[in-house]
Amino acid sequence: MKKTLLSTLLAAALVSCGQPKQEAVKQLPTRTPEAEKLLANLKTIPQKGYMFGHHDDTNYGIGWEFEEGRSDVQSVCGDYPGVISFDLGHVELGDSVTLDKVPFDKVRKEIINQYNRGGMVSLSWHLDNPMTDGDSWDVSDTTVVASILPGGDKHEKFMGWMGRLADFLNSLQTADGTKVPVLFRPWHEHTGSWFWWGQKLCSTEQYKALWRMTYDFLQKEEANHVLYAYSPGTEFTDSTSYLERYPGDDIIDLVGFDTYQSASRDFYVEKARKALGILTEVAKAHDKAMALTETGFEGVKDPMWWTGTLAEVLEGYPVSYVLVWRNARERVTHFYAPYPGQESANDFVTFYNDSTTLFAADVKEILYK
Ligand code: BMA
Repeated sequence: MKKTLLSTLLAAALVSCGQPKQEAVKQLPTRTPEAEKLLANLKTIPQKGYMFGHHDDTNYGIGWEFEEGRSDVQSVCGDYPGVISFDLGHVELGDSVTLDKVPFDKVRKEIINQYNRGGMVSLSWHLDNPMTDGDSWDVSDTTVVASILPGGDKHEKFMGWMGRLADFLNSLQTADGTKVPVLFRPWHEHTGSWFWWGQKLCSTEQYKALWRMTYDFLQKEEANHVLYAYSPGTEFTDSTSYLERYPGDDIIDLVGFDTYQSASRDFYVEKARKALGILTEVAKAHDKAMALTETGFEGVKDPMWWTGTLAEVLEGYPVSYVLVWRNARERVTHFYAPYPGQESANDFVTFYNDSTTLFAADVKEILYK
């Protein structure tokens, strides 16, 4: 009996020798139904208008922080933004607060609140420099991206950081266990050279490999409630240069760019509209949603900025959303949305009342249906 069994096993082993190895292929998780619906609706929303977005909207504002239900935008117009973005900088360190000193527990809570009110969440990541332990803006070394790719001497350290990111993303769940779909927008503004992953700090191949490594890792961690945004600065001049470091249609769900008004209104309008024209071509050719992922005029020093400038920038382009940056409570001139009494507040109400602009209540019955 023993002999027979042994010979059977030997025979089986011999037969399997030389045959192609059958590896167990792990089926990558598909998107959650909520993420799938969000993506489909992001693509059709421009038929109705565009969502207004504000960074860190419900975390703090001018003269306040961490007050339940408070938002400068809501205080001015009566509704919350259609999109709220949050930053995950320092999640990689395992810190309890973000780089802007918001507790991660608060960020998680506000992400879930925004989903429960029917709005959308976008996430940026101003993470530290894994080589120098400086911040995102530490561009003192041009080998940081190379060092975190497979084979690089910071690879293992960086994958530990990615693990903490994945844990936070996977913790974004409602009371009934639904994972809150989020648009993740890492490695942004890479066409400039102010972040350690920027244009002059790595090659095109390294930048694309960084994206693929990020995506593959989060897929492996089953963060299947995450959509991805590609979001350069405004350095591109045509669709070819826009796509120079594009990581691929299989990774990216939404294309956008960041641009700000610094001085002349006309220069900003012209620059933004030209870029939106290029973005429209790219989004159509690649069948992607598109957005003006970051914009604004610091201090909104123009009482008619919303209807007189921003609405004009967006006129005629199929953007799903436009997002303005944060109202920093610790730097009172660093704000991009109005607050009660601010000089552009009345015009913001006109902008809000326009049927083209979509706030949380306007998209409540749309985004996840
Ligand atoms: C920048 C500024 C910084 C902030 C960073 C991340 O544009 O607002 O003060 O730390 O974004 O939110």
